[in-house]
Amino acid sequence: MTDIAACAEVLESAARDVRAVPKLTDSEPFDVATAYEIQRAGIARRERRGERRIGVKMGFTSRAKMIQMGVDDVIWGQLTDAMLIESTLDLSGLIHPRVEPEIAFLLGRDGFKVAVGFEVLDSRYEDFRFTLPDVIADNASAAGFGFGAWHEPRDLSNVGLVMEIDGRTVQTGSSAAILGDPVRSLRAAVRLARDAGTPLEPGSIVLAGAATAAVPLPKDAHVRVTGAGLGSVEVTTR
Ligand code: OOG
Repeated sequence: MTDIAACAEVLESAARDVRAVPKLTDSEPFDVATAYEIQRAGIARRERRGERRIGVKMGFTSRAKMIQMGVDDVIWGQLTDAMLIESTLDLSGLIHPRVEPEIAFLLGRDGFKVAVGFEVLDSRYEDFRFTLPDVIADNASAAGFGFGAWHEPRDLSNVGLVMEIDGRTVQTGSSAAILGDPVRSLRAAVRLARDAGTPLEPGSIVLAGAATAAVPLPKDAHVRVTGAGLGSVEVTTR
């Protein structure tokens, strides 16, 4: 039997001490269902510290990400208010951060708004390497996220995305990379949350998943992600 609480504690200490740990399945293999229990235990610990769940993130919804990380199934993780990045991000608390361009959704009472976004990933595992259950247990590598201005729904089947670091283009892609249309990812998130008994309330945020591979996030850098017709979102690191 996998010790759920002990696994959650290992991952939490890794984040707190800013030190990567060997992936959990190195010592004991576990399945996807157990992995989500570990993820839930980690989120429950955050909630006990006063963090609030404000939405969910989808992972591996694009081939670019599946290929980059060597896994082949869609996963999801939880977003808390402490992960929200306003305009600057201090990297001293992160192990080996990466950044990727996202499409973000804001759920309303009977509809949604959309924005361009970014996600900062920081695997708690050594060398950013893991199996599917490992990364699920590690809350899908979630570390932080931000989004630009919210827009009314529109055709999202082919929105061009550009990610720049210090004015240099580091990734370009299309929202089509996200399950063909990021709205599919939104629907999957709503269904997963409902099936888990934690339905997404109005005001929740959904990150649909990266359209491109993630890139290392350097210190003292200026990151900008632009989505055609959606404006842009920026973050400065230090
Ligand atoms: C896992 C998270 C994947 C995405 O957008 O596909 C993800 C990772 O790559 O470390 O967030």
